[in-house]
Amino acid sequence: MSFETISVVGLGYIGLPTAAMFASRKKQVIGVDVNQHAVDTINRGEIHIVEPELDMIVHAAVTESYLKAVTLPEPADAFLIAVPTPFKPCAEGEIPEPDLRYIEVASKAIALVLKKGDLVILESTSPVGATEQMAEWLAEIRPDLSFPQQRGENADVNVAHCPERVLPGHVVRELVENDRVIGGMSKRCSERSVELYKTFVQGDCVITNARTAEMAKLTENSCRDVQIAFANELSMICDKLDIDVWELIALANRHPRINILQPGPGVGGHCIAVDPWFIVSNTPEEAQLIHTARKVNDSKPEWVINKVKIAIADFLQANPEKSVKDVTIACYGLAFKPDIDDLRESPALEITKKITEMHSGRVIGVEPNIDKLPSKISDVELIPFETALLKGNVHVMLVDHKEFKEFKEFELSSSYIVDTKGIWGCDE
Ligand code: SAJ
Repeated sequence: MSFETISVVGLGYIGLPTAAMFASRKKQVIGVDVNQHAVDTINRGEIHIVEPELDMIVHAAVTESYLKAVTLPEPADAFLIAVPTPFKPCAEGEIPEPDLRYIEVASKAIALVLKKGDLVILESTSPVGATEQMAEWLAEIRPDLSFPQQRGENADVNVAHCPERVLPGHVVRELVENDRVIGGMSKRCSERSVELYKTFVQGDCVITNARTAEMAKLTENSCRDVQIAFANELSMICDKLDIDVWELIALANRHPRINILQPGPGVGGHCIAVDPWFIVSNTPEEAQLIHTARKVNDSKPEWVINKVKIAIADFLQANPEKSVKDVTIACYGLAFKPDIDDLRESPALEITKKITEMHSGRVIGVEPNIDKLPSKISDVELIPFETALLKGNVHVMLVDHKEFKEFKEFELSSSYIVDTKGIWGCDE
């Protein structure tokens, strides 16, 4: 049975582009989101998130009536759930537990409109076992239908996990080109999911089971987290040993089997800094390395702040007529990574906020990708790059945006620079 109507639940950074890709292949797509603002924006043919090329695709899909957004699920042949999976709040030092509340709400909502022959796919990054849990929630609400945990290949409704793996900023291209891991709860569940994704995916659709698919996604992001932690740890070691970490990494990477990533102010975003915890909370005894990597990356912002304190002290020592209140600190970059406007879970933002709290003088911030600062750091003055270079006494390079990298005439005294990205030719 082919899929004529496809419903995507959760119209965020993954759900909306996915919905738009199906619609661009002339499928009828019903997007579902609890956020009325998002629904209204999409129905006007506009988008509420920043992602290159997406606005044109959504505009065309809505204008040609292939895509509509609603707040309550409607019947469809396939449902893709792409809602957030954050972790539950916990005390400092405790291992965060995944919060499946949004998956529960979404699956219970679509359960009401399910019919025999439907396919339900969980795309949200999930701890191992979440897809089976979702199938239980569906079965609870719909005892009149059978699910794979009850009837295997003969189930009325098929269920699979297919994690999203696209890179923010390149979502449209990666949705089409990346390989997909398809973890069905039965062989038939997997085969039907492959048929669905082949609507627009040009990469390979590789079949496995649901638990392995869940773990594959967590493994990818944990691997990157561990590799970044290695680079961040090196940067702290090199600082102590008076070695330029950027030169060191460039040299080591000349070895044919070495590829060290780049240190930075810490790891941001809502994926790499979150997903490893799903493994650690599930298997705390075994996940020693993954746990340590999280702690190393999470400790980096505090280390950067200490370097800023040292730079302030050095500046005051060289300028004894000045007091702390006279020192202006300029922070360059607030996003969680280069050349995007996304400030969510950004270590650069966290560092800037903490500097504002600890420093009695002026703190100025430069972020070329946004016009207005979020209210939580409204104390920071957002100013143009060139002005910050002139006004700042201590310069804190936090994100290697292209505007900063292209700047070749940086002639300030290197004594008062904390460069977490190594682009202004000085050590951290
Ligand atoms: N970072 C470094 N040094 C590096 C590379 C990255 O400090 O050498 C930092 C970045 O500045 C940023 C953080 O790591 O703060 C994460 O950035 P990222 O570009 O590594 O990854 P994300 O979070 O934008 O997207 C990741 C991707 N996963 C992998 O590359 C394994 C993407 O493919 C996933 O789809 C996405 O997570 C997700 O949604 O899970």
